[in-house]
Amino acid sequence: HQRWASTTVSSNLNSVTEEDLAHFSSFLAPSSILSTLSPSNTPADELTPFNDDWMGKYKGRSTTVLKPRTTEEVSKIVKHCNEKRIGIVPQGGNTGLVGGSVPVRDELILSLSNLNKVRSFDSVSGILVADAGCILQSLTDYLAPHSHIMPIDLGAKGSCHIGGNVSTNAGGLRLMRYGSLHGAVLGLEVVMPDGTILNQLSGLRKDNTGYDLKQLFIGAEGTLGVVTGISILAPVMPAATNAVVLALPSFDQVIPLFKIVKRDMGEILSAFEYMDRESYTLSVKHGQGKGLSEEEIEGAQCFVLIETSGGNKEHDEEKLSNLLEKVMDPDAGLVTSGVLAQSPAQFESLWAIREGIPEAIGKSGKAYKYDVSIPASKFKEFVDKTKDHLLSKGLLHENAIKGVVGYGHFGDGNIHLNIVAAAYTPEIAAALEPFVFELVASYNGSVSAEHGIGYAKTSAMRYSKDQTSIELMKKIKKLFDPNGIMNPWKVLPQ
Ligand code: FAD
Ligand code: 2HG
Ligand code: ZN
Repeated sequence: HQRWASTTVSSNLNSVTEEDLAHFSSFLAPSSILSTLSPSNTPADELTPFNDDWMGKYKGRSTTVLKPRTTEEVSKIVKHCNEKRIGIVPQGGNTGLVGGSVPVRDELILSLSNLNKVRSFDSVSGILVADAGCILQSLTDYLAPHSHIMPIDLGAKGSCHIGGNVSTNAGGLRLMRYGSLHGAVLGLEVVMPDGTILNQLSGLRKDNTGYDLKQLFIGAEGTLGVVTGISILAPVMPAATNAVVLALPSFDQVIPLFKIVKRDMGEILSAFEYMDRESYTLSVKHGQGKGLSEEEIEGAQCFVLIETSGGNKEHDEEKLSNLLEKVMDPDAGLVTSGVLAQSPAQFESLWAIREGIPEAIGKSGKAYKYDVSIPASKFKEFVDKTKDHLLSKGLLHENAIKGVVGYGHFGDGNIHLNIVAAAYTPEIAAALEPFVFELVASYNGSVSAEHGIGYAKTSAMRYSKDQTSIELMKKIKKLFDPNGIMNPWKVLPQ
């Protein structure tokens, strides 16, 4: 495990003291405070789920987790921390994949999990206003009886918060259809680093009155303030959805297939996800979902999951079956086999193969994750070049690197390269970086497509942003958070 004690970071920030705890106790319910300090004396292992990240790669050493129940309580906590120069890590579901959601040292963890109420929903406009700590799946469940859906969906939906999604500007599985959160989020309520509450919870589709400040907090990863409320546009639930998984003889067929699917499916196409053979096999092996039979996948080099969401069941099914007839034609040479969901359960099961890949990787070893934007035509080359490089370093064997896999949001030009290792080691890290970042830069890509920068990628930001942009970001940070208390050592290069 990476130990923060060995990092060289230094700052003027202070640790939480018993006096601070006494102050927090004056306005928070006892159940909102977890602290190893006296008088709380919470056992340290109760703080572990807040200090350790999802990958088991980043470990903080915070003594104190606060779980406020109102925006006003958040404001009081932040105001005190600003006065006492105590670092704060805002935390949602702690499913972030770049080490941004846990402390670097012993910063206070501000968990939004008790701020979890839907504030309002307007079924005419489709505008949902919710607390930041609402779990994504619970919002989807809330909207279902109103025949609406969330504009975002991702594998971590059962744990991640909408506030975390907004703060990472998460992309996910529906971005191709519903666009990014920069478009779907209509307004935010934010507690600024001095404790001031910024109320921009607009319920308006259109509002061109000055600078669009909310955009700065979308993807700020908790470095500019604490998001406490979100106003978001929920799309109408599609009347019919379908999913199909296709096995392809080689990567060369993905682009021609994608072009046909985009043209023939038109407005009903809602996802086009890519899985290389290794990632598909790993997911099925770990029981994430049921796909094609062993026989059917023989000779397949990669897989795609296509989802349609439309307004007319018969019309959509007809479109999809015409498509399948066309692409499955042996003369076309595009697809070796495929499976079309025949029931809601099978629909879920096909999606589980794709969504379950990160979990399957987690069960197989320690993952080095690279979430990059590159031209979709380069997906395989990117993975192969990394594999070759690791092979040349003598690291491709069971005791070091067990697998190199690529999968992701093909329709968005976003691939997830995962290197599955037996353990996190400096040798593997040195072989991967800056190699992977330079490769991404050679494609004019982005070193973070959707997971953010967090703690893991701060030094890599320069591969995708010029110095002028980085300097401007630093000025914005200084303006919003002059004392540097908000999620210190994250996002901006030191
Ligand atoms: P956390 O992990 O708790 O926090 C993430 C960052 O946001 C941290 O920097 C934190 O300080 C900050 N933050 C959290 N809440 C707030 C707040 N209220 N105010 C200010 N700052 C805050 N990401 C994608 O983009 N697409 C995917 O498809 C995707 N799939 C995933 C699948 C799995 C299985 C997992 C584990 C992760 C996946 N992710 C994906 C990563 C993604 O970043 C998160 O799942 C999600 O957006 C983070 O939400 P969270 O509530 O867990 O935030
Ligand atoms: C996904 O698309 C997520 O499954 C996670 O963004 C990707 O773990 C990863 O690398
Ligand atoms: Zn993703």
